[in-house]
Amino acid sequence: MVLQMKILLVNPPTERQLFGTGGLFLPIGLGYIAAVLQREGHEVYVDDLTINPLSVEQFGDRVKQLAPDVIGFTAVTPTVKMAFGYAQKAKEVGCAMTVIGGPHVTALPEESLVPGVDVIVRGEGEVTMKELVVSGGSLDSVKGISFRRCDEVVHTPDREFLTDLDSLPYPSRELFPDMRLYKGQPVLGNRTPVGNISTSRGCPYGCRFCFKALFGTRFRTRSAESIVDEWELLVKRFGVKEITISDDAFTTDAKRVHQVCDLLIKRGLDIPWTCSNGIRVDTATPELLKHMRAAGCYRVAFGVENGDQEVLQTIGKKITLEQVEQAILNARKAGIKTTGFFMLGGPWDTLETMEKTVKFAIKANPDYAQFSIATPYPGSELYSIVRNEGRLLISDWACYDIYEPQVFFEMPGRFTREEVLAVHAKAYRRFYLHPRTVARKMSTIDTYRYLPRTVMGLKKFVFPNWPFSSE
Ligand code: B12
Ligand code: SF4
Repeated sequence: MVLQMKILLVNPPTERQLFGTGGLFLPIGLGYIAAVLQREGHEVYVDDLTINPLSVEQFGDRVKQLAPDVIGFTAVTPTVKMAFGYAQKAKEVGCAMTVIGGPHVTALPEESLVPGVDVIVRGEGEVTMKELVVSGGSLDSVKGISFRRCDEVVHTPDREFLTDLDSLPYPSRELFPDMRLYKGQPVLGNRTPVGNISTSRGCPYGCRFCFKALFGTRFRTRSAESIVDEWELLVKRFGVKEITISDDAFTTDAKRVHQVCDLLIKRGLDIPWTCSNGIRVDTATPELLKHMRAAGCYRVAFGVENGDQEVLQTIGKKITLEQVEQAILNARKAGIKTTGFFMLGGPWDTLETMEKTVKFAIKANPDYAQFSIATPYPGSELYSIVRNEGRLLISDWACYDIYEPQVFFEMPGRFTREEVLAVHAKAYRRFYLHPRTVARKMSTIDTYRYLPRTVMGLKKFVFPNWPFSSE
C-alpha cells in the first residue's frame, strides 16, 4: 500500500509585474504534478500566489496550519528567488521536505540548493515527484533529482522522458483558483477565461537561444482524442471562452493537427483558439492554416527572430526570410491573424542586423510584432556565449523577465546597452506607426470593439512615455 502524503504545491508570486500587459495563465506544469499525485491517492493542495498573494509571514502561518509533509514550488528564472524565500520560511516553521522544479533549477541545480531547499527536481517532473514523495528519505534511488548530503551535492542520473503522454492525467485545474481569474494576455484580445493546454513536449530543432533541457529534442505528442477531450472539459466544466496552445512546436506533425481540427469540428467545439507561443513558418502551409481556421484558430505567432538571413543560419533557426513572408501571407489568406516574434541584441547581432530585423518586420507585415531584447536564460547556448564572450550587465535573476525593455549584456565591439535600448524603443513605433499598419488597424473592427485594449497596447509599446496610465 502506498503511503498517503499531504502535499502543498506552490506557484510563487513575482517580485515585480512580469506581464506589463497584464497576462496570467494557470501554471499547467504544477497542474500535471498535482494530477499525478492525486491519482496516487495523496492529499494535494495548490496555492497560486500570483492570484491569491500571501506574504512570506502569512505563508508561514498557512504552512503551520496545513502541516503538509512536502511542499513543491515551481519556478522560472524571474520567480526563483521568491521560491527560495518561501521555501526557507516553510522549513523554519517545520515542513519536512521542500522541493523546487521547473526550468531554472533544471539548468542550475547546484546553485539552487540554497538554505531552505531540500531537493531539486530536474526536467519533466511527474514520475520523479511521484517517487520522491514516498521515498522516505532514500533519495539516491530517485532519478532526476539533486540534493545535498553533508557538504556534497548529489545529482542522481537524469530521468528518462515520458514516451506516452496520453498516460498522464489532465492537469488538476479544480485545485487552482477560479479559471476566471486567469486573464491571458488582454493586450492581444483574449476572451476570458482563457484556458491553456499542452499537446506535445520536446522540439526537434536546435535554435541556439532556446532552453531545451526540460523536455529534450524528441517531439512527443498526445493523441488528437486526448487533446480534444481535455478541450471539451475546459469548455464545459471550466467555462473557458478561449483556448491557447502552449506548445513549443504544435504544428511539427501536420497530420496530428489535421486530426485535432477534424475532431474539434466534428464535436462542434466552436471556440476561438490561438497558438500564442509560436509555430514554425516552415510548417504553415495554406492547407493546414485553412483547416485550423475552420476549427476556430484565429491567431498564430511565428518565431522569426532576425531579419538577416545569415544570422538566422548562425542561430540555427533553419528558416528563410521568404518562408516567413509566405507563412504570414498564407495565414492572412486563411483568415488567421499573425504575431511575429523578433529578437534584438543577440550576441550575433550588430547595429546593422538589428536595423534589418526592424525593416524586415515592417516588410513581412504581420498583424502584431513583438520585439524582445535577447535574454540569456541559464541552460541555453545563448547564456554560455554571453558568459564567455560578452559583458553581463544584470545578474539578479529577479530581473530576468522580458516585458520590460532591459539589456542584459553587451557584446564588446558589436553594440552597447544604450544602442540596443534605442533600437528597441524605436522598433515598436516604426512598426505600429507605419502607414500600412495604421491603415490596417483603422480598418479593423476589433480596434474599436476592444478600444481599451488598443489604448493599452499603444501606451505600453508605442508611447511608453505618455503622461497617463492605462493599467
Ligand atoms: C507557455 C509558456 C509561457 C506562457 C504561459 C506560462 C504558464 N505559466 O503557463 C507565457 C507566455 C505566459 C509565459 C510567460 C513566461 N515565460 Co514562458 N514558456 C512557455 C513554454 C513555451 C511552455 C510552458 C508549458 O506550458 N510547459 C508545459 C508544462 C507541462 O511544463 P512545465 O510548466 O515546465 O512543468 C514541468 C517541469 O518544468 C516540471 N516542473 C515544473 N514545476 C514543477 C514543480 C515541482 C514541485 C516539480 C516536482 C516539477 C515541476 O515538471 C512539470 C511537468 O513535467 C515554455 C517553454 C517550454 N517548453 O518549457 C516557456 C518558458 C517556460 N518560459 C520562459 C520564460 C522566461 C517566461 C517568462 C519569464 C517571460 C517573461 N514574461 O518575462 C514568463 C514567466 C511566467 C511564469 N510565471 O511562469 C522560459 C523559462 C526559462 C527559465 N530559465 O526560466 C521557457 C523555458 C522558454 C524558453 N525556452 O526560454 N510562458
Ligand atoms: S525556438 Fe522554437 S523551434 Fe527553436 S528550438 Fe526552441 S522551441 Fe524549437
